[in-house]
Amino acid sequence: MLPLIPWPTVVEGQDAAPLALDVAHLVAPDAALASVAAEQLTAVGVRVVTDDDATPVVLRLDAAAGPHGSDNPERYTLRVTMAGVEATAPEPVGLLHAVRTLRQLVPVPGDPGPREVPAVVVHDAPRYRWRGLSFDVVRHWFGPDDIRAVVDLVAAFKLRVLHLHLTDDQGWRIETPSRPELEKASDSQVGGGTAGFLTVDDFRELQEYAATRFVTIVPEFDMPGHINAATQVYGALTKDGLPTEAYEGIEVGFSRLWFDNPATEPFLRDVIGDVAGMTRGDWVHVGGDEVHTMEVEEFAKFVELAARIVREHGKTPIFWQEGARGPVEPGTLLQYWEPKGEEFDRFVAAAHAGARFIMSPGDHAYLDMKYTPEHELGLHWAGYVELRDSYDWEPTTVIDGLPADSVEGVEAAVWTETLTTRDELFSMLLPRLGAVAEVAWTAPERKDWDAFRARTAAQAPAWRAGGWAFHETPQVDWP
Ligand code: TNX
Repeated sequence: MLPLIPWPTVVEGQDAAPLALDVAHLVAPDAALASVAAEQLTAVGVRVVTDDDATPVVLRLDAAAGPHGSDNPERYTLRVTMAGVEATAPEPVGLLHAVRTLRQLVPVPGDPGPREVPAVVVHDAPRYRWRGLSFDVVRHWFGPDDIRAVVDLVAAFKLRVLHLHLTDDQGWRIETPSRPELEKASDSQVGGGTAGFLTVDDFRELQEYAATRFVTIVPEFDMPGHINAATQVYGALTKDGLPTEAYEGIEVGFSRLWFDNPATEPFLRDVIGDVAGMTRGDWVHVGGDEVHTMEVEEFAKFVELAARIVREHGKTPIFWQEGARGPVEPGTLLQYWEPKGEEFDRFVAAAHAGARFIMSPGDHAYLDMKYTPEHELGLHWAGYVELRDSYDWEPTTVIDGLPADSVEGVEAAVWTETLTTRDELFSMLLPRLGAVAEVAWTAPERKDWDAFRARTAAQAPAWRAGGWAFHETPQVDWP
């Protein structure tokens, strides 16, 4: 058993002698990659040196790498022999995937047993290219250090997207240069206490940090509901022209914009323009969820306008699944979250109109759900989500009738109504994020719950060594 999550496409040749990897001479095609690769190896106690006599760990660009016949741009091959390590991939991202696989094979210092890497050949490529986590930094404020820690966590499982939920009823968490007054709504959160926001510089630095790890940050400005932070600052956005009160509760669905209000479109143009302008990635998420007090005709106008503005800025719009109630252009991404059978026909119609789906089913991928009724943290509107629930599901059959090829990928989500510290946050993410990552990466015929349980247990020493809190679910025999 190799302690790999997500499980690779092809694993071969485990009979040869293992490699003792204490000191490595790392060779990489560029300095940025060399530095992240070195960080990965150092974290598991491998000393990285420039001495030619040390064990070679060579990262090399090579189009012939990966599973036989694969043209997946993220594919890679990792070869460990008693003489050293060779990673090949057509793109740098694949080389880093190979290093992350290698890292999981190196025992962490203090682990009982030999400090050896098994001889192995891995040919690997992901099932979906969209593999992500959505992270709510509004309900409780999590700042740049925590966000960087979450980038490290998602990247460890070879995920590519960190979606940041930046605005909601309780607070506004992003500096918005054309609307600087919004900063006034940044110091509130669920239950009170001091909160904060990301400056333009913070956001740029986070994106740079993520990009060197091949993670794209996707910002979400949620509208036309979940908007109380904005209406608290701009009374002109409300029906009666009066600003709303700060909100520290956890109800949803009460706040809204008004399409015919002349203040509305300029506000959307300013905010979406600012957010798009700050974003390196191709996507801007414009929310659209849970607007419980609006007729569908008006809601559809918001979907059309927000999507148009996002596209005018050269980005692709993403909406929560409710976006299917509006006009959908080809290429728009819809994020499925709430199991609602009566909406399935609408989703299927949107797919036929060219929408693509990110699957975040609440009953499997919402990592803010309690593990069990006794679990102290979390909510349970989508049920209790134990590790196996996060593992045993198939993205293409979640929505009846959805064409399988309109699934763009998979995203876990963690909402923070009940989560206040990094340890609380991580104990909801781990071990379940590994399960969702495997759903996103590994072909269904290669998934195996019993093997996954064992591989999860085998990662615990590395999580402990890295200071990553995790929930010791009884579904795993922890070491
Ligand atoms: C639903 S998921 C929401 C969020 C809550 C979450 C709690 C979604 C699009 N909306 O506003 O935080 O449930 O699980």
